[in-house]
Amino acid sequence: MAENISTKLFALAYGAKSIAITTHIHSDGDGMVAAFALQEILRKKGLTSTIITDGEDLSRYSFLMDNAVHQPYQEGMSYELLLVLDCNGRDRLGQRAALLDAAQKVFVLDHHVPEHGVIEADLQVVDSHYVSAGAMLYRLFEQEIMSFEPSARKFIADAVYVTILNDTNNFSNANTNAQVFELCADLTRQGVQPHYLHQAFLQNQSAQEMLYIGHSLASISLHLDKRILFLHSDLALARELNYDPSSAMSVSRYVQGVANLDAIAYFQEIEKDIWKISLRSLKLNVQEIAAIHGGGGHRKASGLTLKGNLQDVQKIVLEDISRALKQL
Ligand SMILES: [Mn+2]
Repeated sequence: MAENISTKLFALAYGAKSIAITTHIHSDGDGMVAAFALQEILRKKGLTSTIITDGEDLSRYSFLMDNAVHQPYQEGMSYELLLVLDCNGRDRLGQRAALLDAAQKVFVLDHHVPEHGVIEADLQVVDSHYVSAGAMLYRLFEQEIMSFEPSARKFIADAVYVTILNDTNNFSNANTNAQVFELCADLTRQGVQPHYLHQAFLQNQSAQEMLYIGHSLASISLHLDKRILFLHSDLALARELNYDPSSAMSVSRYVQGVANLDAIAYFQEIEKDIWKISLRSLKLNVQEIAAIHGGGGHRKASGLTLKGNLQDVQKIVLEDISRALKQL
């Protein structure tokens, strides 16, 4: 399959006058960083591309962005070939869904369980067995990557390693398995220095971000017989700290180890009364809960967005979790 996909993708790419790469809304260290890797793969094949962002703060990826060509989305933008990473649902692209309509050809590479509104693509590879979109990209394009010079191979390996750090939460999520370690061993042979990337990606936080996280942790509350943990960060907090919530790394990772819980929900207000919610559970299928509200993700980690005040939004999520627990 790998050879097939890369051959087909390059055929599409060489036939296109313009190429854009994009990922889901509220981009993360998988989709966005996989985009840097794919851009480098294309560059090595003589192809130029632009990463189209939501205009979010990309500074947490700056150590991988020396050569990145990127632009925030603007209405009317149009590219002949659109490459969508870490996302297979149209509504997960937000306003950038318009790029799908403007494109002549669309390529989707993703590892999420397909949900509603699946993107119609000319070339699509969706496989939820992969730990990250970056890991998929590496395995599918491995032959090509191995033909590049060492510095390009190292850059791509660094980016792919970061996508794995992101989606395994530093090898602590249940998706960490033998294949993940095997891939990481291969990446390390390309020059990845795990300690450096761990520091650069997971620990390189500003004092302000730590304050944001600290205040969020101080909001912890327990529900349903203390089996469900909620925490939140509202806009007032972000404003008080003069902090852009879109630049925060996962806050939920700080509570994932709390004992004796059935589920965790982290509520982050990203615009007035718009809450980005992260669900984590080892017991429930939180992907199904997120899907009720147009969200998605994985069995044990998923995300959704809800509108309303904090109280109402938390009530909705608590009811969903309570229902799911009863159905176990
Ligand atoms: Mn991912």
